[in-house]
Parts: sequence; structure tokens; C-alpha cells
Amino acid sequence: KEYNVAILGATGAVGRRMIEQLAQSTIPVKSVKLLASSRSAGTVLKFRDQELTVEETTPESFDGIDLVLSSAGGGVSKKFLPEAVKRGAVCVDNTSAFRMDEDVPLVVPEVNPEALKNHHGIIANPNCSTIQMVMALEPVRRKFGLKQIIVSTYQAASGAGQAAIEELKRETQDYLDGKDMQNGAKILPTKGDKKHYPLAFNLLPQIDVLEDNGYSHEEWKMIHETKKIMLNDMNSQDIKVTATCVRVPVPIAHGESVYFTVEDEAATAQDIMNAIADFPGVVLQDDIKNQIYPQPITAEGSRDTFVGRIRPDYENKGAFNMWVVADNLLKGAAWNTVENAEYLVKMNLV
Ligand code: A2P
Ligand code: 11C
Repeated sequence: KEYNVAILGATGAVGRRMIEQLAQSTIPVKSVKLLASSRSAGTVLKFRDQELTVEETTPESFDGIDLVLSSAGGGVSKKFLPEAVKRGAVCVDNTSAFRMDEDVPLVVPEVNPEALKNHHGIIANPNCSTIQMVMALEPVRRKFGLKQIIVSTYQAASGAGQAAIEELKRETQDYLDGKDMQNGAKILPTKGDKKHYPLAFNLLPQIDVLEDNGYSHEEWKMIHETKKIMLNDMNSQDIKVTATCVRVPVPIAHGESVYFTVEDEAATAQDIMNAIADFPGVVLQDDIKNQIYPQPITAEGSRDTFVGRIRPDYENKGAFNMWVVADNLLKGAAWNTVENAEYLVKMNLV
């Protein structure tokens, strides 16, 4: 079988990479339709050697479509994906719109591919910072059991979209030109909030909205998505998770400092390294003698998750630190979405 595929949000930072990742995937593609808002209708983008014109999205856009890859924001997904499902399509959605719905699988294919079997037309792609963390920790959980995770993130501007990358570049240039950066800040920390601050030469400890419980929504996502992916229960207490999420002035690839405790207290740092090195999609970059460790500029453009600086907490048994980096637009978004679609095709679920 060959598939008619639609990409919703095709002109965005993630959407453009979905086009590339689909072109390089094993999915037998019959046709590709590129969808966005009326703002970019008429834009011409390439899929393999075909020139395709971006169309404005309407419910009828999904007539005859088998597979939808979507990354145009939560509101757009809520509006259009039920229309696509009604017309018989299976959707892999990169937004947070449906992630916590009970009948929507939340899937990182290396970690919980079996969950795909329970789909009812929509599969959710987790948040980028969650994906790279569970990629690094799932091999540890399988071999040694996980008790607790304490994570601090160093997240790239591109998590907030193409416009946030442009904003960071403008502010950086303004700073170097001796101008006031404050005027350039219109999007970060989060577009919908009242105040905006410059990211260039700065750090912002707010990603997404701040909630009454004291956490940002990004932090909430890391806690509950991790539990849903690893334990199939967003509120499970079997692994305790807490997070601090920070935006850093890096364009692409998120970094994470992850502190975790395991059930098997006999596990050594070498055991942890061996387990991580054997996991598909994860690359161990841990050679301190030669100053080898993961960095955003070396992770950018790769589908893999990079892990290094693995070391024990010498003051607490069964506890470790590590450093995890991945391209938030690829493994964190476009590649994980296309990879989910590849698995759906392989598992005969489309
Ligand atoms: P458009 O180019 O027409 O604005 P990013 O995450 O980089 O900001 O990209 C967001 C993507 O979502 C873009 O492709 C954008 O298209 C698309 N988008 C935004 N609003 C809508 C909408 N109402 N309907 C369809 N696509 C939308
Ligand atoms: C960021 N992690 O870096 C966010 C972007 O829930 O899919 C992805 C938001 C999401 O801003």
C-alpha cells in the first residue's frame, strides 16, 4: 500500500523538518499535501524533487488523506484533527492538544511502541524535552529500575517556533550594536503571556505558562508525560519526577541535566553507560579524558539522543547524574513524529 500524507503546519520550524524526514523515511508515499494558514498559502516547498504549493487548511483538505503529520499549534490540532479522523485519516500530532487523553497513545517508538495498537485515529508525539529524557532513561529503567528523576533543562529558542529563533538573532545583533534589546522581545518567554523578555545573553526560567501550583506548564508536561510514556499512567507514583525548565540563548538542540536514582543499588556508572550505549537511537558521548560530551552544536541535525557526563552521586547510593542533548526539532519533534508514522505503517495500524 502507498499512503496519501498531509503535513499540517508545513511552513513552520517543525513542519519543514517533517517534510525532510518524510522524504528520508521508509513510508511508501503516494502523495504529499502541505497545509498551513491563509498567510502562507501559495508558498512553494520541495518534497524530494517535487515542488508543492502550500494550501490553506480546511476540513475538506483531509478528504482522501491516509496519514496526517501535524505541528501547527494545539488550537489548530483541536480544530482540524477530529475532521481528519472523521474522514478516515490516522494523525500523529506533535502538539499538546490530545496528549493526556486516555484513548490517545503518547509514544516514543523506542520506548513504548506497543501503545500504538490502542489508537483511535490520533497518536500524540510527546514534548521535545520529555522525549530526549525518556530516551536516555528507558534503558536504565529496564535494567535497574527507576525510583526518582530530578531534571533541569537548558532549552533552545526553536522550541518556541521559527519566530523565536529570529527574535534571538535580532536581539543578539542589537546587543552587539549597542542597542536596547528589550524592544525586540515580543515572543519569549511565551507568546501568550503578558510580559516578554530578551533571551540573548540571558536565561529565562519560564517555558510555556506559569501555573498556580508554582510550576511552568513545560515542567508539568515533563512530569506527567514521562509517567504516561514509561508507566502508562500520567499520575503514577512509581517513579517520582520533578523538573525545572529554562530557556537558553541557543537556537537548536535542548540540553538536560538529569539526576536519577535506581532501585538496584549495586549498579555502577559503567553499568549505566553500557545500558545506555546499547539502546537504539541513543549515542554515548562520554570520554572525559578526551573532553568528549554532548553539545547542542554537535547534536543539531541528528536524529539521535546524545548522553554523557554519566557519574555517580558519591554521597547517595544508587544515584547518578548525566547530561542529555538532542535536536529538539528532530528527535524532539519532526523525526519522532515521522518515526511514529513509520511504526504505524510497519505494524499495519494505518
Ligand atoms: P503559517 O506559515 O501560515 O503561519 P512555528 O511553530 O514555526 O511557529 O510554525 C507554526 C506552523 O503552524 C506554521 O506552518 C503555520 O502556518 C501553521 N499555522 C498557524 N496557524 C494556523 C492555522 N490557523 N491553520 C493552519 N496552520 C496554521
Ligand atoms: C519548548 N518544549 O521548548 C517546548 C516546545 O508541548 O510540544 C514544544 C511544546 C510542546 O518551548
